Amino acid sequence: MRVLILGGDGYLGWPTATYFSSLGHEVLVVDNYYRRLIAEATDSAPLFETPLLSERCRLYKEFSGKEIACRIGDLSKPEFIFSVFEEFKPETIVHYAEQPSAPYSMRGFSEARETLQNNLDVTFNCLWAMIKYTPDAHLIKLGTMGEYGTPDIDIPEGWIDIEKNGRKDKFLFPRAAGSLYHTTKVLDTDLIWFYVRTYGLSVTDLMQGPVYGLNTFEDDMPDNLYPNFHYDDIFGTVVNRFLVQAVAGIPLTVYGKGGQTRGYLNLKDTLQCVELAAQNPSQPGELRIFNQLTETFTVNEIAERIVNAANTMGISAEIKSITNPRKEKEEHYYNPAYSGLMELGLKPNFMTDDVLCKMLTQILKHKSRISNDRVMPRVSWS
Ligand code: USQ
Repeated sequence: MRVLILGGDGYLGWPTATYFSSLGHEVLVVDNYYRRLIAEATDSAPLFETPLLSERCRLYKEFSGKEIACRIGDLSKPEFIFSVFEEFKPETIVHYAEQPSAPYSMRGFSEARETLQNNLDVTFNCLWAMIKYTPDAHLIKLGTMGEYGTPDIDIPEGWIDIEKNGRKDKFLFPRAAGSLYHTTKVLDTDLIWFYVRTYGLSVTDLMQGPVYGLNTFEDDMPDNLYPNFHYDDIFGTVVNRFLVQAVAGIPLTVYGKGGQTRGYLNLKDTLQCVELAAQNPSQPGELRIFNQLTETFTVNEIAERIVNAANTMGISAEIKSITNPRKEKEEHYYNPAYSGLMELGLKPNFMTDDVLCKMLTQILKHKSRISNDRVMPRVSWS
């Protein structure tokens, strides 16, 4: 397959590129380094530096003998994205090219506006690029479980059947996002659904929970080909953050009561899920939605697991609840369905002690680079 990865420099984009390339697909990555720029602007440096995307492609070729093509440019500019589609003619498009941080989107007016404009523009342009140049291609769009919020009823995979006054129809499950970032994903979904039903595009929306991990399938990969790994309050996801806090001897920052429940998955499983979606495309005119997670935990459960794993390695970690900077329910019902990807063949890599200990071992190598100033929350929702 010719696979186009939008946002190829990101935490998920780069490992997806190497994974698809290792499976023998022709891969083009595109990025404009927006996430690198805003991480730098907010003093949110990752745990270790990663080379620029073009350099990573060169290093990957040295390591694997395989080519990943690279273009640097701004996908929110129609002329650029159109030229990418016209020249590469992708069969599968994986769209990660969005501002991914909820806290960044809540930092103030300009960050909110940037997030809204970038995320919506890239999705809109991508849909038009498909219509113009590759109407038969399959778009795999990274949505988020956060689109649904935490309703007091079970969460199905994207759609719900509703019966009213004796008549029935199928609708997108109601969305109630908890940040402006998550809201842009809700708006993406509506935009995509309009173009799918009007132009017959084929789209899979992957509603993903917070991801953790460092290793990809290429376990022998050199360090300079690792994904970028954030542990700060703005770009770091909770499991990655807690592991770094354990190594640094900082009490694990549980926000509020810690009963917030989310669906988590290992980075390796993100790669499996995207590949399974690519190998089994949705039909033309179908917006197929999968909930992409492998297990659910409260924040307290995650913190306890990490403390236990750290203890087995002789690292004494502790937990400390701090004032929640976000507006979210801290105790709630949470029961999402997530059988669709399992039915396609997903084999989960669960959050075992072994997985956590391997991550702790890798993080220990970079302990001297951990900056305590990047750990406590700097952005408040109110
Ligand atoms: N949390 C803490 N302590 C921390 C950090 C987070 O208690 O130090 C809590 C948060 O309050 C939240 C939960 O952990 O209840 C998850 O937070 P997170 O920062 O790991 O995840 P979130 O901000 O929701 O966003 C991340 C990714 C985003 C993706 C989303 C999936 O950054 O791109 O869409 O996970 S989901 O959460 O399912 O919407």
